[in-house]
Amino acid sequence: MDESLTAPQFIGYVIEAEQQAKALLGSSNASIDELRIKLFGNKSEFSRLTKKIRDVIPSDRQQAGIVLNEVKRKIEKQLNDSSSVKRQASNKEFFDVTAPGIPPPVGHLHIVTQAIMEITRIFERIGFTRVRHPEVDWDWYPFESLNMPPNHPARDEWETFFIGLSDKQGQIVLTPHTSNGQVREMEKGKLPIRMINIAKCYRRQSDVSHVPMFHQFEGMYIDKGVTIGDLTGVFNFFVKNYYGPDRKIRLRPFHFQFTEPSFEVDINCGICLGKGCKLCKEGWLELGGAGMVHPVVLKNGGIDPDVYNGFAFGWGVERAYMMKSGTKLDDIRMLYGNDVRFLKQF
Ligand code: FA5
Repeated sequence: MDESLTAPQFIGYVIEAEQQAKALLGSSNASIDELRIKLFGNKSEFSRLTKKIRDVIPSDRQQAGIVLNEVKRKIEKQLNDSSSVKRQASNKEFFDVTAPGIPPPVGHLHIVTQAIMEITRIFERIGFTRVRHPEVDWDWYPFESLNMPPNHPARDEWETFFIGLSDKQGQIVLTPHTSNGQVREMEKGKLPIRMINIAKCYRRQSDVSHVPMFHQFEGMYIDKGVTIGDLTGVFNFFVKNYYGPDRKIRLRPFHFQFTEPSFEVDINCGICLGKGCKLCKEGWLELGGAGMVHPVVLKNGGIDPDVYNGFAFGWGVERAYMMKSGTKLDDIRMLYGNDVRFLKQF
């Protein structure tokens, strides 16, 4: 025993040991048990200092002992804290293969696709067959064949995208309505016709009730002796089946170049039920146009208008769906906003 160390000298050793211990805790990848041995084991610096306390002069020994114990306690606490952090981290990595899996979110068909399927099913029940006609077509089918020669002012209604291509059959357009399918269907040469043509349409329009790309469903019935009574019968069947017994339609006289007489078909608004709201303004929403097929159109399709006649109608799928969806959908653009939070409600 030397008994020559003063408390400050001893405390200097303790501070050095503390710094080494902290460095070890901060940098080492060793396990907690290995660290505990390195810090407090028989050969550790703290163990050496505990023995060395005898070399401190007796009057300073108590103070030296207090400082040494305090530092040891501090380091031990840090060791325990880092041990629990490590334990948590290693828990995170633990993968329990027996735990039940997390099912991936299940999507559903887009609501417009669902609407198309439902509309098709309703018309199929009364003998209409779903057909498809081109969505990019020669000007002849959506315009000229429908009694709208080049430069006819009626064409303005259809705010058409001309894609700047043409060939010997004429200019090519993105079809602004499914009525291009009328003459195309007649050209198949099979009578009677009961078609429901559902396809994309394009117009330069965008607001709360218009989108530049939308869908129409175009019905056409050609046979002998078809009357406006048949037309209203089919519309009533559709409206009662698609919207429910309480929804109403009304026919307004209108003008289309390709039907005579022509009508606009309105349905009472499903959001305000006829009171007037942001979408409908006055309680009624236009579902689309309709009328008895014009004799010129029948001729263009190779059908003798003295023998056959019929009716046609073209309505918007999105609008038809909005009329049914209650308060959830009051801006048509939401349908194509690709916001899954919105779409998944349906
Ligand atoms: C027509 O397109 C005629 N082809 C309908 C027709 C067919 C009349 C057969 C007679 C015989 P209209 O331009 O009104 O008509 O459009 C019909 C419906 O398509 C509209 O009532 C609306 O429901 C829908 N529609 C039209 N433009 C848009 C648009 N930009 N966005 C969403 N829906 C639209």
